Amino acid sequence: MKYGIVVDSGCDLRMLEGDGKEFYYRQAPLCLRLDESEWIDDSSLDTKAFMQEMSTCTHSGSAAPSPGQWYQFFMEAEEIFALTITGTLSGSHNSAAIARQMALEKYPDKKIFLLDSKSTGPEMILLVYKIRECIRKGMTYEEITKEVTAYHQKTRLLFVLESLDNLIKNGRVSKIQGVMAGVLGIRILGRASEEGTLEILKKCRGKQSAYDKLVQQMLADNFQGTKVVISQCFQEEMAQYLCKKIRQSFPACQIEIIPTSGLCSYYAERGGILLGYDIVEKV
Ligand code: X90
Repeated sequence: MKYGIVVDSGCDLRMLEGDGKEFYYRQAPLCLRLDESEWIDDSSLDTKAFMQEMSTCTHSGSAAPSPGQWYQFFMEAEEIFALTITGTLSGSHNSAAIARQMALEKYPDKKIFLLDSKSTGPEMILLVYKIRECIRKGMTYEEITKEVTAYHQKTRLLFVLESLDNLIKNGRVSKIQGVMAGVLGIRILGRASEEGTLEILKKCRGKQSAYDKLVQQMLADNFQGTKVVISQCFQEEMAQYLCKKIRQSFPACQIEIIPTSGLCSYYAERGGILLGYDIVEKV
């Protein structure tokens, strides 16, 4: 196969239409640990069972894919477009960079474009869709890398979480930032910062307030109703609510709702929502 799109499981998309025919789509799984048990975050993961066990375990954590796992996927196509979860919070990007180096030393003519999404979940999905769109248009490797890099400047990620426990326990959010989270009825609205860290925007009280503020934030960012991907962790209800809210301003907006990957479920926790969108830059 000529083209390969390779992501890690920070990207919630388990399958991509076109895989095996137009390109290869591969997802390097992160590994999740609940006490003594290990859960590989691939399409066979039973998220419900995983979340069940998570609610009763005492120690847990996540681990990035190894360079070897990335390397193996880099070998399956000639020209690779690889995307990782934010390298600021995960070692996955570093693993992929090592694998890329190893692959290029062995096969100097190989092409591997590696992009740190500085984000996760649905923002990664938007980037995957852009790569596929470019492949379908018949663009060259160089043209695609340029287009995707430019598009990345215009993609954003917002989230609403009901708990920051796992993020705090694993040192991905500071205790100070996370203070108030976990208080009953408080929801945290935040975004992926430009540096690829978690930025908390507001602590909201009331069932809908955080989601209403999320949509306000999209509008403030100059969202124009083009494309939205929502990943939800057992939160279909609020995903639908967001969908309705967005369509009030943009009736024709293309919105897709999917379940969170294991990794995103672990960190976003039950009730969490991640929303990726693209904006039009203000001139
Ligand atoms: O390497 C590893 O073990 C993985 C560490 C990942 C840590 C962050 C995961 C965040 C998942 C939570 C809300 C969105 C945050 C966006 C931040 C850029 C989802």
